[in-house]
Amino acid sequence: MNTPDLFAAPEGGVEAIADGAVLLRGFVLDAATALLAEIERVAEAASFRHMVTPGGYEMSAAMTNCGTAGWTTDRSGYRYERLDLKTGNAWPPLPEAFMDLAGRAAADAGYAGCTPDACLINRYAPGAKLSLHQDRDEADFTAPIVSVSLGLPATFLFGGPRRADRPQRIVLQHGDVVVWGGPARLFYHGVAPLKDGVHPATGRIRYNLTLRKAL
Ligand code: MD3
Ligand code: FE
Repeated sequence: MNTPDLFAAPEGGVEAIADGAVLLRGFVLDAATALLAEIERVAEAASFRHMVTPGGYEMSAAMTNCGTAGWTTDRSGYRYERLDLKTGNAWPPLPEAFMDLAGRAAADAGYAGCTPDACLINRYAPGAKLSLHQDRDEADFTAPIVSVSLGLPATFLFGGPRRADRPQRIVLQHGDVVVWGGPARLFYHGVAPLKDGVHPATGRIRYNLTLRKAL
């Protein structure tokens, strides 16, 4: 599963969804239990919270971070912070399992030397969503972002370089990994409101990890 056959049928593990974006279906299925345990450990030190946008709206997805810096939003703006402003402490370290999967996924997608320094963890309850946005708070857009979906499935909205580009809808399932590099790195994207359901690994929750080079 982690050494995909490049000549496999299109429905087999590896799927190009745009120039620079590669979907690895089920890539972390075997590691999902370990990854969920690491999420719990991170959340013990840096609990999930609903951050506020610069415009004053509370985000429906709850978030936390691990790594050297964590993505943060409040009335002052979107940015990376080395400290968790809720506790004043450094964010918990990036678990080795996160680093390992990012390196292997990026390599399978054709990106060598992926060394993330930050991981944003999003937690979706039924109804939670993420509006169309670009990820542009990182210092270096040449590094890909590796995203990991765990728990309930979500409809991911994947647009283009302009906000008005009509997004394609892609269902991301438990265990799926997507590597976002090249031109796709700055494409608009979002998540449709989570449909209610129960997943054996997470209950009524979806988690998404995004491993990034922030600094
Ligand atoms: C395309 N997270 O945290 S993962 C985010 O499911 C974010 O929680 C979504 O968008 C989620 O910023 C989507 C897929 C994803 C992540 C980062 C991207 C797609 C991306 C960066 C650039 C282009
Ligand atoms: Fe994003």
